[in-house]
Amino acid sequence: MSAVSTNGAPQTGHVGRALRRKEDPRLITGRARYVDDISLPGTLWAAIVRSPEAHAKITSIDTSAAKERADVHAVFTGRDLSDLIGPLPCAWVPPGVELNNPEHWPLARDEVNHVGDPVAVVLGEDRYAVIDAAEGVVVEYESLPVVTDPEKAIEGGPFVHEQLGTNKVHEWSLSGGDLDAGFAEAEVVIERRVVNHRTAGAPIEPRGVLAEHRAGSLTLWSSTQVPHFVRLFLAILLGMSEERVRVIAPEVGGGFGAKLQIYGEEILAAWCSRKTGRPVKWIETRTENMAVTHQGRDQIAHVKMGAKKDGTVTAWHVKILADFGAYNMLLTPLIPSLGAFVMGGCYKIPNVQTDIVGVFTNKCPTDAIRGAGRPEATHMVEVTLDQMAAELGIDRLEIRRRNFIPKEDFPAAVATGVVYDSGDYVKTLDKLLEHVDVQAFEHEREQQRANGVYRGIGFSTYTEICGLAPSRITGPNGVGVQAGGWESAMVRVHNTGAVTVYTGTSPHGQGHETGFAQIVADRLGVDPEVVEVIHGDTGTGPEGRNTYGSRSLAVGGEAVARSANKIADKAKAVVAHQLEAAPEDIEVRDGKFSVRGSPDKGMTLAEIAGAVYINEVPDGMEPGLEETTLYDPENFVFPFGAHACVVDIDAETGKVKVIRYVAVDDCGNAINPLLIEGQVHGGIVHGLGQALYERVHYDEDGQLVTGTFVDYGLPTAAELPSFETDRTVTPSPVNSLGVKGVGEAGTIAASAAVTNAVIDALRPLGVDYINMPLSPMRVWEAISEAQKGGVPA
Ligand code: MCN
Repeated sequence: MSAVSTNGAPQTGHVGRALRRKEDPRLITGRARYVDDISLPGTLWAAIVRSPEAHAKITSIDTSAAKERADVHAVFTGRDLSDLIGPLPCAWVPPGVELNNPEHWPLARDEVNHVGDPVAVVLGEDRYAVIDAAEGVVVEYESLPVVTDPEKAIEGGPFVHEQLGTNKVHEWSLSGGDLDAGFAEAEVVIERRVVNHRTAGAPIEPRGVLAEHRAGSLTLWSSTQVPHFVRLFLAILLGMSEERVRVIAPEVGGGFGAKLQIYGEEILAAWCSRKTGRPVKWIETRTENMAVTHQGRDQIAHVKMGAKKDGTVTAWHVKILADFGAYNMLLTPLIPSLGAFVMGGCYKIPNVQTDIVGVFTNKCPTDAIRGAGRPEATHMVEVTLDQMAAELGIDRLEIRRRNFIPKEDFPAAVATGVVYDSGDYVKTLDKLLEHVDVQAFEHEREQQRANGVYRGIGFSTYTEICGLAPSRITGPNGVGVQAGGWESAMVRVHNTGAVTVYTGTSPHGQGHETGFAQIVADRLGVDPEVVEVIHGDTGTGPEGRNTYGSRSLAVGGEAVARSANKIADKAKAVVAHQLEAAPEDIEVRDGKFSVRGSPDKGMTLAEIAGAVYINEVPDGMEPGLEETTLYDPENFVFPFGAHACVVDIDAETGKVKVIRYVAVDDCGNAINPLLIEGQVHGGIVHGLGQALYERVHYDEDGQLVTGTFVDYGLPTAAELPSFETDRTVTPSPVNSLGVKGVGEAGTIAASAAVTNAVIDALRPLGVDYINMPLSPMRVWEAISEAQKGGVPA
């Protein structure tokens, strides 16, 4: 346990300590409760009949064989769900933007638009028998032409939704400064086509739903990141009062953005339970997860950067074609826009413009996957800056330093219209270079060359926008219609002095139970062990806004801190009343609320609770010790960092091996360095995995080629080096904790560091640019092309 706080001061409290996670014992001993561990008497199992076609009209559905089976209770098709109040939601309606948003129902009605589109549901008594029975549902399709290539789709037909007469979803732009003037000023202009391919969230636990409609009320357990949003839309779509709908996200075995969704299966299970009067359970198979759980990225960008000869970037223009797959889901069209706000990265670029076009294809829809738009933006700016450095013959780190927003400028209003709350980019880069000796690297590189291996190093200096909340900014930009972006926390001190925290965020691996307990423990003079953190249940605690956009700590954690502060203030008043002292003289010290200067004179939280619950409180004060906060910050928070990656490439096979990965991140004050390290590790794997291994691939007929973990290259520990991590601490001025998010930071930084390293390694072979995924085949092809003097891939 560390005795030094994150800012070097002596460690007195629990915040800042690398406490092991409170939740881990139950997780690693198999005692945690996931949706599939919950059984209700009389449950019907659901199996979903899905389309094998990427695009087709449904001409008939014959359910008779399935219905005849003794073990089948019911079979429903899209038409049976005609009493749903509306289709699945898309919650981004930006003012002034025309959005093509075709209806998307939990079961397809007339047409299927991607492989796996649901067509019918079979309910029965036995988990496995329903799967057999589903195979007995005969669906006749009339195949329609398929389009999977977004660049072809945007050119014209065939159309995914014929009635629209276009595959274009929308156009959206964000610009600041004067792009033309910026390019006029530039002495060098470079352009690249940057491909950010499609990936899957691939959580360990696939999705699962258990719905029980009973006596007019609905309880739904779902493996979701957003139980409060699921409740809202269940109520809307089923025409129920929210008060009669309870959604519980029990243990969630990873989400990575893929469970930030209102899925058809959630609505379907609830509808089926209401219809049959029985609990209904659906557990996704891995194959379904790969085919129908929303995917992410899938952007092709044409980027153009202008700079002066000294490397000063004068203009940065990005045109993104974003492949949304077959439908808009909850936030689909918003995702590329999230990247646009930080398109200028951590650089002082006066003229920045991002133009986005969304396009439908006959593929699974895309939406948020860890980083959601920001990894793509970072990849573009970081890779292009390296290209610019090469063009100008300037060192890659030097060009970064010349363009960094100086620390004196913070809070810094940037061209994209947002205000970066805090930053010290030189500090993180300098710290990175304490770990990475670039000169020594050059020596190693030569040695490796002598062995026939091409070694390269790549850097990524990033910033991101997170702590997604400020309703006053997100609302007018069309995000969170009917929602708002604050977060809630209720802290309750029980009669015994035990503490329960109800948070509106709901973790799926981040360790909130530990970090939030540390925050409260310090404020109330108790051990984190006696602070229970309750989450993911709309039936307990106040209304919440859940987990995405690395918001839990900066928004939810701040709400927890504020509620705990309110309790501490009340406790101080009670102690002052009991001990005949002034409230200002009461301090929390060594597990007690004691009188300053008289440490023996004090009360423990248990003693204070004893007093408040028998109403021994000052006149006019309510009994009890329970406080709620709904916190809506004034601004986002902008974590940043500097990452370096070293790779070796075998030019004969094109195989890339990551030798070293070093990350220095700055997420402000650390609540728990161990949690941060875990998040950074996981985040890096995500970005590195995309760069080198992971790719969702559809063939021209819209068939998913990467439908299992045999074909989808999820990296394992065997492929990865041991990560080296460090931090700098630049507190955020936005919240009292001084914290910024970290849940996506690693992912946002990593793919650019890896790609830049691969390009660096390949330069002696004549390859000066390459797009992900950096598979052996693609790297080998790029080398072959370059050797032939052709244009690299
Ligand atoms: N933390 C801290 N000090 C800081 C910053 C964060 O101790 N200065 C801790 C927090 O207390 C929290 C964790 O780090 O325990 C992450 O906090 P935060 O950055 O606020 O992010 P969220 O909790 O909101 O998590 C969301 C983010 C996202 S958007 C995805 S996607 C994601 C992720 O985090 N998916 C994950 N991390 C994941 N981790 C796991 N194991 N599984 C996923 O599915």
